[in-house]
Amino acid sequence: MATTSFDKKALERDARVDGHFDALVIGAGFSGLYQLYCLRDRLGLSVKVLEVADGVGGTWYWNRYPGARCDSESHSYCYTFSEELSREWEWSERYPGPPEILRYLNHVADRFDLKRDIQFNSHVKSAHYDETANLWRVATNAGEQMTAQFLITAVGCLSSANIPNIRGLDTFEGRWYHTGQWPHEGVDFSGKRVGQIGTGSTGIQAAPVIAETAAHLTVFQRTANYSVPARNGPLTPAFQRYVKENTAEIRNVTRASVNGHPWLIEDRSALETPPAERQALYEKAWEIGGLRFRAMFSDLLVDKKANDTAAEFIRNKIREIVKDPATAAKLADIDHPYAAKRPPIDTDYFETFNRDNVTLVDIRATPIERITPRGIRTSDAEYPLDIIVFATGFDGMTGSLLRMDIRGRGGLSLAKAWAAGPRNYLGLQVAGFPNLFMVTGPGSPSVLCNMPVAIEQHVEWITDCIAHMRQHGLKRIEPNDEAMDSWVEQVNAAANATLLPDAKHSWYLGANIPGKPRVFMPYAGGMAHYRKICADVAARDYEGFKLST
Ligand code: NA7
Repeated sequence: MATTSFDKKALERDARVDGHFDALVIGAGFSGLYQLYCLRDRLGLSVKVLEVADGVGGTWYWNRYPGARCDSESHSYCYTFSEELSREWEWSERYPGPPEILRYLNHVADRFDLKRDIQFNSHVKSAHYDETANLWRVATNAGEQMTAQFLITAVGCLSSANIPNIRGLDTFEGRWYHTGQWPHEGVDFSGKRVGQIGTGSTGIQAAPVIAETAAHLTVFQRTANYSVPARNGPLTPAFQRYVKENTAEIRNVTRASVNGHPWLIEDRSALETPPAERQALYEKAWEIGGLRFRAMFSDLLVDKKANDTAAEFIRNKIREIVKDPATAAKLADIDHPYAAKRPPIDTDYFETFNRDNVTLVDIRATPIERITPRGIRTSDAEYPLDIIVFATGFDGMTGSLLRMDIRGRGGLSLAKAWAAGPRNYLGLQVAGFPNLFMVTGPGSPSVLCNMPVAIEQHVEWITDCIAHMRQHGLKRIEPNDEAMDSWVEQVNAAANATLLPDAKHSWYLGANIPGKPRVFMPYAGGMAHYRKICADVAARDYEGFKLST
């Protein structure tokens, strides 16, 4: 095992340090757990994970709202690094919900004895780079100070709840909740008048379940959204057997695919397929359900006319399902191409609007003016409510990073370095912030990919990089400015080659957060392509990075 490379004298000068580690990892979700395993058990480093929650799980620890489910299919929403783990774990449903994913992550944490190196209930307040000592000095809200040569943020892309600043919320006499901070004991909606703001992936999952028990549910829709039936259900023993017998094959497909899913996009153009055949293929995809719908044709995300065929198919489905024509018209009045925003998948979302106890309010036409003690007032009515559910999303990709006070060389804050948007190299590192790595940061495929696939690639790349540094006696790594500029250009070019930027209000662009720079954040060039770019950079002696002793 290599020795720890840090300036012991600098540490001794600082009596306030509560612990020194080779690496500190922030977050104990999918990323942090695997990063801990790789650095500790593969490289033999001393590692501590700091986690704000009192358990593992990240996103799934917090998002326990009604109807919450993963929209990746369970057999690919898992780690692949351990064959034994893959063999012994069995998913029960096509899309797992938080309880099953939390059971899985706890199983992983226990199986690999990870919890002994995770400090729960620890909120990282700041992380400052000490150039003299070549150390990161990390402080928690509890006043602890820790140091490490390497700092790895594994904070997730969707972890900072966006609670809109709507006038009067503090006067509301009922209860309100954000879906991403859901009470673990659950919320009893029975007999209650519930207002739900937001119709993204989360709102579309939550509304049908809330409507089952609420006295009345009012859905406040700002932007109408596409959705395709998820077709969730228990996995058959035959499918479970197939998964066990084909683990390697499934993993290879997820790695070869654009979005990290266990299927490849069909090599078939929607525009070149005759209309009747295209309609039949869409019908088939609708029956199969889930994100596979998007994979039916190769040109849906690159050609607006091709996309229009999918968009119109879904709009027609909405009009067929929803009985009240005025409600159907509001739901089908969608202003962006299909899948240019994250495409939701649902269980009975549109059907929910046929219930007597559900109302849709179009807040584009009649905006919310304020929250009153009794409920929500729009420009033309007041809706009395007992509970408000904010399904209003997150300060995505950069929110959780910028909420910590991260400062690099010369005290430069990450917030300042990213004032015009998240400039970095490969989504992994930022110049001026040596030895700081981000798992699935902005500029990486992350949220455009099945997350565990993106996470494993990032964690393994970071691990190999740190191993390389230790083998060669290198103490610092950071990208050079030209590499960052070139990567930012590549991220923009990849997005502009698709229809993704056409959704002007998407959180991919930061458009959901007032004042946030409008920059397309995830890398849209495909996970498989990105994997190759990262591997080539490493093979060319970490081209674009500065490594020093
Ligand atoms: P999203 O996709 O950001 O959706 C948030 C929803 O909340 C969306 O309908 C927004 O409307 C709406 N919203 C946000 N702010 C407001 C305000 N101020 N007033 C009214 N409506 C508002 O978040 P989700 O949690 O659904 O999904 C996040 C990701 O989790 C998803 O992409 C998957 O990757 C998993 P808008 O569209 O901005 O008009």
